[in-house]
Amino acid sequence: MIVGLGNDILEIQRVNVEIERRILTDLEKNKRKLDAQYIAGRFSLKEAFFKALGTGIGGNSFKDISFLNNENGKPYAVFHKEFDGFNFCHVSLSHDEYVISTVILEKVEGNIFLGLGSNIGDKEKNLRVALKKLKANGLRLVNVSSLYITEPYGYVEQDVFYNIVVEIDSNLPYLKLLNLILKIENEMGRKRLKKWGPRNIDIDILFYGNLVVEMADLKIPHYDFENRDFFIAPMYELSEEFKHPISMKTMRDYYVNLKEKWKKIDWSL
Ligand code: PH2
Ligand code: MG
Ligand code: MG
Repeated sequence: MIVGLGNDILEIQRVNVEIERRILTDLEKNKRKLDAQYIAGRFSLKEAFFKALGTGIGGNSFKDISFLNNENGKPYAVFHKEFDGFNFCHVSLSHDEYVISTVILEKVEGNIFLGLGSNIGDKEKNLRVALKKLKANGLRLVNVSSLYITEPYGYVEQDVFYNIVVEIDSNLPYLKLLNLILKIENEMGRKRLKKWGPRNIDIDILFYGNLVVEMADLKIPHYDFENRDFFIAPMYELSEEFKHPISMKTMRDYYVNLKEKWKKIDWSL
């Protein structure tokens, strides 16, 4: 369901490049030379976003959101604070003498993907307990992948992993979802000893619809998605057509390049 629509028009000539300091985030300043067209585009997209949100700028800052461009020049939003009520954000920008922008916010059922892994103790049971706890905390499990037995990645001197991906439906915004996940990991006695080291349970947010989030403690999509077969293969199993929100590549695009090194096991919940 579409939950918000906003547009904006702005004459590029009228933009005072001084507003750059008030409008642009560090991410936006890093990316490009800061000409009037670029600044006008960012300003206009942010205006359109806050209109779509329905609140206007009130209570928010122009620096709570960045608009970046992917490799093909396609603009996309990056969220630096929690925004509630949508899991897809669609963006369009044109320019001539004016910049014209459109932002559409959408809440689509499901389409939030978690990657789970375990390589200590009764691994399969750990995954089952984690799923049970996700459910008990109000998340709806839309789809659960097969079980993938995978060689350790990163730090290799450890036992094999059991990995799954689960698609969930939830109204929790991303930061609240992360906090719930941390609570469940704690309840299950997760100890954080070594980066990439052995763990009885690890729950990572892979995708939250097509939203891109960059906050101090949370980055979505998962920062290392494209290098991890144990995320890609079960994602492909659940949703071949799902697109990575930045690269815009489908799960099939990622999957077709993989050599099948994992062992895939059907399991019933
Ligand atoms: N998780 C890691 C590091 N390495 N390797 C596999 N096979 N599966 C994982 O889930 C995994 C890993 C850090 O989160
Ligand atoms: Mg992890
Ligand atoms: Mg983790």
